[in-house]
Amino acid sequence: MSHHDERTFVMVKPDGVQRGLIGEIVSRFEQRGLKLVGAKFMQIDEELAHEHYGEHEGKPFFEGLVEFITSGPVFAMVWEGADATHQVRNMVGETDPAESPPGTIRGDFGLDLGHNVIHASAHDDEGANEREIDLFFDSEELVDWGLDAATWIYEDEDH
Ligand code: IDP
Ligand code: MG
Repeated sequence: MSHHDERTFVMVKPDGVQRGLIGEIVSRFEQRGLKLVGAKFMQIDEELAHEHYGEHEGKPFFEGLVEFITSGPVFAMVWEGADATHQVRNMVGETDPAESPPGTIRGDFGLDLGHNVIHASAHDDEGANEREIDLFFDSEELVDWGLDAATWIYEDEDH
């Protein structure tokens, strides 16, 4: 089952939490067939925000981004499944909700680039998923468990 175990980091941002979208977003990943292996409701501090968004330091929107992501609680998650990072990004949509097609999370729930509801690890940034999981979760916070439905999600998963 090794090719079904890719893990990716996903987070409902403060706007998504305030708008009551945690359940809807969790539902979408569950229904897709991904397996939740970690989750926590938390507040990001300045230091974690700088680390998480380090690649954007120096850009004109950086300070506003840090202010936004630390402005209220977030819901951080780790989801596991085949090609999880890429598949989750497809479900999230484009960075700008205005450019995101209907059916994607940002395309269904957002209108503004600065308030785009959700973060997910970039699949074109090698190792971003593992880095972000490590940044937000201790290894003992991640749960190894068998999703019984996997036998119906994956053709080659044994019954
Ligand atoms: P991503 O979230 O789709 O991976 P990134 O380019 O990594 O997009 O940017 C990280 C976050 O920074 C975005 O999700 C968005 O919240 C914010 N952001 C990116 N570009 C802009 C911008 O031009 N103005 C305001 N916020 C931006
Ligand atoms: Mg990014």
